[in-house]
Amino acid sequence: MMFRRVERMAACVSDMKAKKMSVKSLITLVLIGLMSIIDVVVTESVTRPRGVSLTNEPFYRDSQWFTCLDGSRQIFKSQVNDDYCDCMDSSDEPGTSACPQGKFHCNNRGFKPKYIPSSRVNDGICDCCDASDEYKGPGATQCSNNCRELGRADLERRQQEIILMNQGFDVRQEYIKQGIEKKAEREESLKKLREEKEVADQLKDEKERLKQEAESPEKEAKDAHKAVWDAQQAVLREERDKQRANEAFDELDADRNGLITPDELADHKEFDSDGDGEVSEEEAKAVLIGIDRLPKATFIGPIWKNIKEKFKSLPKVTPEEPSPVPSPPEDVNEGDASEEDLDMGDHGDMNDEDEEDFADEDDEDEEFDDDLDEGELMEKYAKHRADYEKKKEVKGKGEDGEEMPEYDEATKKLIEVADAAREEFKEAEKQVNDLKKSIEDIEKLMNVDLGPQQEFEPLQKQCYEYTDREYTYKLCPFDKTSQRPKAGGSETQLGNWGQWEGPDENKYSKMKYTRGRNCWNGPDRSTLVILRCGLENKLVSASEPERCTYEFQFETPSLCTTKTDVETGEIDSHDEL
Ligand code: MAN
Repeated sequence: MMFRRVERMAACVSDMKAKKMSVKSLITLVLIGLMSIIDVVVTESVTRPRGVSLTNEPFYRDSQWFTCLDGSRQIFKSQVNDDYCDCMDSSDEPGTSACPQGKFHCNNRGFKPKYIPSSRVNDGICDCCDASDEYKGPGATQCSNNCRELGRADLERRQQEIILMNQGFDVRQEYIKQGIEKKAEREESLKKLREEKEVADQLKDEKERLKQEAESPEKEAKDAHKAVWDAQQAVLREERDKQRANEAFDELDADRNGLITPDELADHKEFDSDGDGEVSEEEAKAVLIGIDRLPKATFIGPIWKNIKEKFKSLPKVTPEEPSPVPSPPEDVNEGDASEEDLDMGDHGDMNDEDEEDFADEDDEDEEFDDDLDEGELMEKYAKHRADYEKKKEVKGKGEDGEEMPEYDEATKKLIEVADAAREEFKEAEKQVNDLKKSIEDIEKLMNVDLGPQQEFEPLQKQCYEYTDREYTYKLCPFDKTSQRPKAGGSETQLGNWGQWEGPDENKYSKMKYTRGRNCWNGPDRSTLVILRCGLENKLVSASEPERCTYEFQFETPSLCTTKTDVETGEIDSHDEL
């Protein structure tokens, strides 16, 4: 009866294995089992054919007959273990090597029972710790029963493991404490930051209002100043236009008689509207609105207005001298910079001199740094653009290249006040943005599932490495995984934190990192991290079971959920995950 207890326990252990129960539970049961086995072995014994397990013993009990375990045949009991294979399933020869597929059961009292292929029976090699597989031949004298010693060593090893796991359990309790504290701390900071942001938002609104208030009179004064300047420029433009009209008339009036006739337009191919290479009389007359002899006063009025866009001065050719290169039309650089022109790399309508000025300034200025985040970049861009606008305003040239005159003192004062208001608004805006970023950073950290009791919190913001023959692998929990060649070279991202990936009953036993660097001709790299209880946080292995799909093994006290009594093997406490 007691042996049945032992067998039941063994069956229970293998059942547990099949169900892949936690190592700790398994160890605990095995310990209890071992203790019972030792206890039972000294008090009971049972006779059964050699090589038969306790579980199968009933099938060999009949004193006359034996039915092959697959039911295919019945033989005399004396044929069992007679060194001749009778059953197809090899079940009649559990204790000899006669059947090719036979299985020999080592009882191994004091240690773990096990099956070995019956071909190993009496082969001179000790396979069972109780020496039961070597009962004939040279092995029979060489093999001795060392199951007790093995059992003791195994027990000690398992006890040692339990001690480590128990220590891990204590560390886990510490982690839980830290995690809960950290969570509370973060909640508190978040609350404070949100309150601060509310105040900062109000201040920003107020500063924006003040800025608008200061900018309105500033704009009015600047617009008025510009309007005067524009009016002056308009007069200048008109004068210059008149002057060009006069010059054009003089050029067209080839015989200098104060009148332009159609034939005088013949050299001006720009009036060849049908493009046949000739300025016909009709074409010339159309230019002169049908007037055969056009006086200057009429030309300067409506005619010039019609033709000035077309009119081109004829190059002055002298036989000795080469023709001069015609100068570009004066108004080539005219006009305001369009929005598109106001690009960071292109200073719009600035001439070379302006460009140089800006280049000098850029040298003094900070570079646009790749590391800047979006907010900082926008800020830099805004500053750059504001500087450019200012410069452009000052550089704005008039008709004759003259710069717009300085603002009067009152306008300058208004600009000063508006500048100060802008500066204060910018400062308030920066404060809001900084607070916003701090809030987002904390929220991001808090959105990560650090376990039901925050027990994984101490792993956040840490990185762990493991080096094999070729690469150093890195795990930064809740952030990313990577790989760096030992021989040198850049780091390859193997995945970004995705989610917990364990089965429902053990969700926190696996982590998934996805969307790593794309694999050439393949998927994005990804990593599965398998976690188990260990006294320290340690990346213990890394492999690539499929191309660009990685698997890490990681030990952590965060997963030491059970505390076991080393002596009794009983579970003292157990944290559910
Ligand atoms: C690199 C490494 C390897 C991976 C290959 C795929 O060499 O990331 O782990 O298998 O790329 O091309």
